[in-house]
Amino acid sequence: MRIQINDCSLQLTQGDITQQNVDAIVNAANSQLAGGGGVDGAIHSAGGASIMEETDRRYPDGCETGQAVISSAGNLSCKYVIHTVGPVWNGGLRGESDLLRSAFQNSLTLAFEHHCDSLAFPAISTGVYGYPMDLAAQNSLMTVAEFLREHEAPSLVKFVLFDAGAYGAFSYALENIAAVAINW
Ligand code: AR6
Repeated sequence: MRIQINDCSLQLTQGDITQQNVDAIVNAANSQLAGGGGVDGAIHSAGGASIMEETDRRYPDGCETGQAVISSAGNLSCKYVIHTVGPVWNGGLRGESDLLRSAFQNSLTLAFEHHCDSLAFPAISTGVYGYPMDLAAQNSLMTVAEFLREHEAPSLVKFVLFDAGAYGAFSYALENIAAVAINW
């Protein structure tokens, strides 16, 4: 599924983020940039040790929740990995929504500054960090849609959803956003 926002595409696909043919992929990291399971584990294992060597050297203090940093991509076919830290879900009243929004905005800004024409996101925070999939879908997609409307870049932003449940939740949210975006 895909919608058009000005000259940009916002697309959903089901699969593995390490296998995408894009300029940059986004990693759902932790604030120590220490690696872990899920997307983070898959990216470091497919990309090789050079990614963490670089983030250790360039970002010794890690990355705060809601912020993002960029590195090269080791053995992956993309040019960059953008590492962002989504919030841990804690019931929804501890700023989770703003922090998730800011993780997406800061990742998009780094991609924009590095002239990435295409970018792939996972469903940040919806695994180990426990953010409810439906709420994450709505918030994440709306944040990206607003950025594309404002900046008219990157030309392609893909969400790579790992399973059918995530794909279904994001499809439903994207249909609602398409209805709003038609008036932009
Ligand atoms: N490609 C795309 N999506 C994936 C992949 C993949 N290869 N693998 C898992 N997902 P998570 P978080 C989905 O836990 O919730 C790590 O240990 C997964 O089904 O990777 O932000 C970090 O080091 C889920 O929907 O990230 C942090 O400590 C989504 O990606 C912590 O987990 C995000 O799940 C971050 O937790």
